[in-house]
Amino acid sequence: MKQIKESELILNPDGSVYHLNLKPEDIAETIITVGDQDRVEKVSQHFDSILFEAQKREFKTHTGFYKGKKLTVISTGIGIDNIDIVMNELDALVNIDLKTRLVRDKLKSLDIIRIGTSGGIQDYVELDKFVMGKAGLGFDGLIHYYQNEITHSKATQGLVKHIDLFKSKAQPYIVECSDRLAEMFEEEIQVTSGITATNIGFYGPQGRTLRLSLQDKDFLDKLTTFEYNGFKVTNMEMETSAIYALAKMLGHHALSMNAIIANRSTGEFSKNPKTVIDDLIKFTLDKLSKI
Ligand code: R1P
Repeated sequence: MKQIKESELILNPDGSVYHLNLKPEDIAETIITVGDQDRVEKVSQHFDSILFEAQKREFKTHTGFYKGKKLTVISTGIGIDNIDIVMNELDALVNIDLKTRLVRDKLKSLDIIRIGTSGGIQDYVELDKFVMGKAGLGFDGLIHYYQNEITHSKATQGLVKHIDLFKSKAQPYIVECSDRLAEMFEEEIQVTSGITATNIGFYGPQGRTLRLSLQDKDFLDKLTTFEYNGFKVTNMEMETSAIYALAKMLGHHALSMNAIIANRSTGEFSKNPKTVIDDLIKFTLDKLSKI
């Protein structure tokens, strides 16, 4: 087997992975990702005990127990570029022997659950409710750098035809969440299921115009009318598709839970964004404690 070179998998002097600053023993097999580093405490404040804490740049980690279940919560910051780092380094922690730099014979599968904020794009997606991303619809170009089957799937081909973006953008793709994790969350009344679109920016890429005009003026209309497996695109954010795609390629299970704090169709913003996020944190922790 080929040894992974020092330049390809960079380790810190203490043996931890370069960006996350973590060693294999620092993480649980169930990982919660949040965007905002200040949200890490909002999650871990509910833990019975915290065993480990670390931070480097926007990547802040707490590992502990919640109702007897070992969990790690880690902040990713905003955007797809950080997701590439977080997913690859988390995978390296469990599936690469950092001493020999060899991929392990027996691969581990992590459960990775995102707790994030998001904007609804259908008028029926209510403010202050939760949306579970049954699939991620990615406008990021990340997966085109990896060999993958998602790009060639029937679902992706249908999407590309429907959205038909103005020239020279990355081909969008569609990738499903973990069925096992989705089953645990979807029976609840407070959870709407839909497709979560992931954009490479917050303004133009999500169809917002402040002072600049858009290339694709009917982008949001195309998105709201797309359907896959009986699901419509319900919401937009900036990480889910890459989490789902990398989880699928690396053999992990992923689910994205979204607190809806804005609705792009009605133009409203939540009066209580903190409350809905806190509620989603408690809801998710409770679900995970039962796995
Ligand atoms: C944009 O404001 C950020 O908020 C959403 C988007 O995905 C993006 O990261 O999620 P978080 O609240 O989890 O960061």
